[in-house]
Amino acid sequence: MKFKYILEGTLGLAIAASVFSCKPSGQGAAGGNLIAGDAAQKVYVAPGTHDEFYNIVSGGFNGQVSIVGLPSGRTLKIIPVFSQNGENGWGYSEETKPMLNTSNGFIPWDDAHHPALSITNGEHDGRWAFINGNNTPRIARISLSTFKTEEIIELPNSAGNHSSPFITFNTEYAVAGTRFAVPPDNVGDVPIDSYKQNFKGYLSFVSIDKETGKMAIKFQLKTPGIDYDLARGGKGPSKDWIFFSSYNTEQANTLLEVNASQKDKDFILAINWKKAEEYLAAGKGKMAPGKHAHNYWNEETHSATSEIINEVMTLDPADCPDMLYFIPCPKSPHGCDVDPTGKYIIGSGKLAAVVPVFSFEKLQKAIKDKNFDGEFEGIPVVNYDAALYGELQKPGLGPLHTEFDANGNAYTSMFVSSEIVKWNIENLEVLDRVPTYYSIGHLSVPGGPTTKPHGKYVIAYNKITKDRYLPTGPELTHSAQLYDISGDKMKLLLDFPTIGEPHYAEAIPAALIKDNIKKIYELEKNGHPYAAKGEKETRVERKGKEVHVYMTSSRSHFAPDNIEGVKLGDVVYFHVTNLEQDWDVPHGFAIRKANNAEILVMPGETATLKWVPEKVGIVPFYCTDFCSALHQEMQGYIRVSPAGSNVPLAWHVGKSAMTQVENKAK
Ligand code: K7E
Ligand code: CUA
Repeated sequence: MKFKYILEGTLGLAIAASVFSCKPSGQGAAGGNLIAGDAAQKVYVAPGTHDEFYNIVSGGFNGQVSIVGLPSGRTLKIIPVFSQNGENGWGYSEETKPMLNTSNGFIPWDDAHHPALSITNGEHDGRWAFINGNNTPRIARISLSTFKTEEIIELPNSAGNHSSPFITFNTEYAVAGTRFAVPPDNVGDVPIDSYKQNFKGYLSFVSIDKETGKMAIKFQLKTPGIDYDLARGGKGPSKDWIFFSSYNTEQANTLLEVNASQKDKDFILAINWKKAEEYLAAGKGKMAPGKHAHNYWNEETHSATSEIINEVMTLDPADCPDMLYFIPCPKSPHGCDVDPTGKYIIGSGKLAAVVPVFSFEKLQKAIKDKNFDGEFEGIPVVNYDAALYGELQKPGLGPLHTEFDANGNAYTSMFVSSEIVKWNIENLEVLDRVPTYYSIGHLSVPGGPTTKPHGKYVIAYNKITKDRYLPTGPELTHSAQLYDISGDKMKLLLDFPTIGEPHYAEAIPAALIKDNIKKIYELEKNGHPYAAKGEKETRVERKGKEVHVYMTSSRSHFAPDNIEGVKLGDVVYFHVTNLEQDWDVPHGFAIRKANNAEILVMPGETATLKWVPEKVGIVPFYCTDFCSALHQEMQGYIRVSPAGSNVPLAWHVGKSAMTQVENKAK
């Protein structure tokens, strides 16, 4: 019955929403009320000039991150994270393969949803971006100096790493909750309907080193088996806390679309993580099984290492009172967002007819007064009204996510009524609404999740584009829309396509990043074990069946570029060091019919392509990146002789032909 009521309520609101989304007079076909010329001017970045913001956009099920300039919407780069990327050999080169290692071996794909930028005192500091791997629970850290994935850590006892990664006030932690409640990793064969006994919701607290950014799982919290969806760190008064939305507090294990929508309210879990640290220091934690990979990129050796760790520190709330509280939140909340002051926590119930705003101060008072409505699996449930600041009435349909500007306003995405609703947090009044095309998921205000929003724009990340772009077969592009929020009314400025399904994105002023960009790797500092730091160091060495080519590249030749003495049955490793010391002069390396991608080697870096010759003959290789006027001349040959042949190992470049024998004699 309740479900029916919701559907009816939904229908009523849908009609209201369609009235709202009727175009008022003067509204152009673009759906904004700017005339096209004004909008064009606001997003026009003249040739040769730069965008004002870097937008760090999740690639969704392509597993990557894209870098987009705002306001132009121009894509600047794809950063490979969880998925192999042939463009630059990520996950194909010997050095990068360990980055995709897991406790289950090499996994070359993931589904990424939420970039999170590092913050200091709640403000963007331009150091790192973090992002979740949803399917094989992982968190990656990307350097905003090299725009490269530097680290990936796996999360044990988790499944569906969705409420992840969310950052605490000074980037002490990236937190990650499990979307699917599951039995802990060491619990094997149990019936699915033993959900209530065996399934748990683990929340991971991944510490981040202040200097290096290095991650480690500091501890996991073992909480009841419900689905954690999203999270946000507290700020200001709430900075020691973090808040997770949850659904399926019904603990259903089948047909969740009905069975997980039974209760009027699910929960926001409020966690005092400082308290958790105190319990850890007091020895309340226990080591528990939790096999996970920790992959780390070393910029000196230009190589990754992967370490398998077998245990995690675990805190059981049963041993740690006053650390966790559930706050009832209407109808399967998705987003759980904390405003810039840290005073308000906003839950977005996908099926709710209101948007509840909780007061951190009232929450603290309710906790102090023990104003609880019982408990859920041992965790106190705070009385809804005791923690509630107020409800935003008739916000729209299907609220998902909320972001903020610097003027006390919130912007909530409405999936079902396909709009952004701007409202005032203090007086809970709807101020404006604009349609999105179509079915918005996340939205993002530059700096929206920080204490100091940069404002200016809100960007809608839509789930459906229908007729907005040229059609491209059965699947249409994913897309975002940029709205001006500098005035009272939001104004649509631009549609721009995205790579993969973006889910979330965070934009940051270019000024916080662009002067710290790494331009080259200094050759003298290259600590790769197979580096050749000049042509004099180039050589070919045989170790049994392995042939190691210490190769260099420079404009416009490889050294060596003629190699003989390789035999069928050998495994050849081309270790290519790019000798260039100028910005933006990578050289590529590819060899005919290699069942591998190219490698793309940055100035001063060494990268390795593994190649197993399969036929006797002459095989050409070449540089894949048009690096100079004589790029087409940047090529060479390797001779493959039959197994057992006695062609001596030899290598040449220009006149300086040299064999292993000659080299030894020298
Ligand atoms: Cu709303 Cu995965 Cu953040 Cu998509 S999630 S929209
Ligand atoms: Cu080097 Cu083209």
